[in-house]
Amino acid sequence: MAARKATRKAAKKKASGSARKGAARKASKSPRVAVLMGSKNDWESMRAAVDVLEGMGVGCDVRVISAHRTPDRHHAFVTSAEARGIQAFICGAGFAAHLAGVTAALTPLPVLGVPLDSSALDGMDALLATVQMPGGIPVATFGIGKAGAKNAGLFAAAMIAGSDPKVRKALDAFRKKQTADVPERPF
Ligand code: RP5
Repeated sequence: MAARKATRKAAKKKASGSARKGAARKASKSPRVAVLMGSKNDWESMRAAVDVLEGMGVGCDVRVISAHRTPDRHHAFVTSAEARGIQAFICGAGFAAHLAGVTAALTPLPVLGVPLDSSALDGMDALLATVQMPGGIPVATFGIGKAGAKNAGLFAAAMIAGSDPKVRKALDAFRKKQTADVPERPF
């Protein structure tokens, strides 16, 4: 229990350091994907989505927005996003994660949900909360944590690639490099 608390505390410390680093990152000029997270402590996982998208030339609008801690900020941001050129949302949250679901309720744009392992249940709570949307308001749900965030970024890039040949080229190059980087042997 004490060890678990210490690990979480260390992760939070690391995350707040990265959040400061994140603030120094330049905001994308014409963001096409909004990447929302419930807490600045989620950045360490969610940056995987942003790194993938920005690496492919897809600008991101990255925000700490919580459906329960900052409901007004959430509503204002989501309902004005389409007019600002946003084509999709990636939402990462832990615990009883409702960020993706509430975002999807507020916009017809595609919402990609990333459950995060920030609670004592290691993300199982967030996974079920994100994936188990009642019929009518879909959330495309990815794996728990960093790998899920990375795949959400890749999926958003694939959606955009359908109408942007440059992104398609970047996606093809990503796959090619990924394949080339796999060694023949493990030693
Ligand atoms: C969720 O609660 C956030 O997405 C975060 O993963 C979790 C804990 O937030 P903090 O208490 O670490 O800010 O809303």
